[in-house]
Amino acid sequence: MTLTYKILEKHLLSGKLIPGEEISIRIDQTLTQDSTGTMAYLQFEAMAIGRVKTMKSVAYIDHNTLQTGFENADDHQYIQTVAKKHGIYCSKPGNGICHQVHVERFGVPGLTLLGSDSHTPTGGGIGMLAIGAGGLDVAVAMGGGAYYLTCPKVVGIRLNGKLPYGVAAKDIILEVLRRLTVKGGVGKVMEYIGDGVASLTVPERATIANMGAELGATTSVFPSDEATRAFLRAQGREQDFTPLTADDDAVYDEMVEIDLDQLVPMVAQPHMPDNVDTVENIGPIKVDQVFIGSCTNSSYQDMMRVARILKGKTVHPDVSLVIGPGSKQVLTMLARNGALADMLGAGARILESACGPCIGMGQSPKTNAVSVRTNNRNFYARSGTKSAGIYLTSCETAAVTALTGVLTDPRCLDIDLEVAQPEKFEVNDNLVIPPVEAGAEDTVEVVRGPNIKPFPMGKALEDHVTGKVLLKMEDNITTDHIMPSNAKLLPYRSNVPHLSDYCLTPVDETFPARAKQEGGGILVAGQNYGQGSSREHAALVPLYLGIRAVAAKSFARIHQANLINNGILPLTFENEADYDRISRDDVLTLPDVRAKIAAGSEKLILRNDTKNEEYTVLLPLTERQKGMILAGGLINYTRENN
Ligand code: MIC
Ligand code: SF4
Repeated sequence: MTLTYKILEKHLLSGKLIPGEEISIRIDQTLTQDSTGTMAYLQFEAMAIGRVKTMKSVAYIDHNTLQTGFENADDHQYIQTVAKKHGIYCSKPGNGICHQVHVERFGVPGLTLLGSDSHTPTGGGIGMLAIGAGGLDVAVAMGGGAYYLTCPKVVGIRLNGKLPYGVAAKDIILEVLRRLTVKGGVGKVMEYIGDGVASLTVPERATIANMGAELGATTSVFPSDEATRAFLRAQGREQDFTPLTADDDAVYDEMVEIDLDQLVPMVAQPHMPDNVDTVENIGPIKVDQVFIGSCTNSSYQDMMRVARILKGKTVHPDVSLVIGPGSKQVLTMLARNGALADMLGAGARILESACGPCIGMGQSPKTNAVSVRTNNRNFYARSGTKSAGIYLTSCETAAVTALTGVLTDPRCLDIDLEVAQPEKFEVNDNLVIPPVEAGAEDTVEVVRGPNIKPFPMGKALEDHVTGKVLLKMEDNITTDHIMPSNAKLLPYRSNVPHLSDYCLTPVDETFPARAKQEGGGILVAGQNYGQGSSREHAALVPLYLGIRAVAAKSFARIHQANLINNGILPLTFENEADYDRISRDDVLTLPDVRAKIAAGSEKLILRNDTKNEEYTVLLPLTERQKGMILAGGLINYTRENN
């Protein structure tokens, strides 16, 4: 058996472990972060669940930390109080990025973790089965409810040998992305095996598992071995260690072989994480900004390598170098051992331990900038500067590039880049606020600032759905297109009416106004619609604007679930060529859709009233999903069935 199926089997609540079948699993731990968390907790409260029933639930505050107005701080207070009341630990701003901190302090091999953030799979680095989901699914899991997913295929990624000098774990995942693309992991778990695994530390494995999200994968998982034990021991948590591996004769649905000795430094070029080439091939392009940090690359060892490269040098005069260590633990250790002084001495601008520039929370680069970054997404406009091009690399490539001012291959360095994992990490969890004891919930008042607005609720499915095609979109539209995030918009994650004026504006500035004028409509899209972030706002805001259905060639996993959870119909074309027949402003109708779905029909007729044509669209739903679509979303469905 694969390790993935071993963990799934232990947690299986319903269904059979056959790829493609719907299964449900028990969730041991959950995490939320503030930009999805406010909404998740509003929904959690709406479900009247009471106290969480998980082994551990943590609410992180790490995204919206700029606080240019009262909004973020109000959201922080709401999260901290709601967490305290309901049995959830709250990691305060400054404690670090959720995924980095979770691996350091809470991750346990063999357990399941569900998080309202698409990079929750970072926990795969420590042998968890860690999955990203929409806030509603996480809210249900906090209440002890099962998490439903399609039983994945398992891809074995065999790592052979050892990484050569100057080549990093980041280059491994960039190579996987180059080969498999941003659609390559859909419906699959990436399971890392082979003798090359042993040479990678837990944080290096976490880098790889983190960016598995960009493959569209359900998650990625590493075995739990001596390296895992050493990491947990250094975190003072050896008692959490359990050895876990796949059986020697485990059978994988697909295999990928990577010879680590053959790898070279890689770069993902604008605007997709799979637009990968080697540093050497791209050549010495001039660089304006370098950002080192994010949940992908900001561990202690990453930062120490960066400090070594910068020590005694000066950042190129035309480069702005920004560094955000991933957690309070990392930053404190750098401060104590002098590495922080090496960074500052070289001219680095140090940020607090938070997401920061990765999500456009400050440090937007200049017009037409080339920005080299160690994070995981380089989607169009995500940095806050539409004309900028973001190039994703390892920490080593980013650091040396900051010194030379042009994209540079770190293999040219002649310093020692080996950084041993510390025997003991500095542990101080004083920014993690525990919840009140069971029974004392009433002593906590949940505080809601004026920025917190009610969220839209779906309505029961009509007999017929009719609407104008408000937008026709291409392939790989991300949730950053659907609901952009940046320093100006992130403060409004608990204010859907405000966000609605920005919905899909990276695709078409006129969309929100037209949607409001028409009172809603239908969206048409290409392949992999809704890839990227788990933000439920990419479903909630269209719901608020009256979108009833999205007809696409295919959908990304989390977004498709978010649409169904909110009662919006995700339709796929049976015949992809029908996509070409539809134009913007055509009026489409799904006749008798309620009766057909209720009767279990997975094929529906989509009538183009303008062109007088008919297309077949597919809507395969499980019984539970059918219930949600008919009721108008998960909350209505839960209420009806309780
Ligand atoms: C991201 O990296 O896009 C985010 C911001 O962490 C999101 C969550 C969000 O949109 O708030 C994610 O990855 O799910
Ligand atoms: Fe934060 Fe960026 Fe990681 Fe998302 S990808 S959790 S924004 S650091």
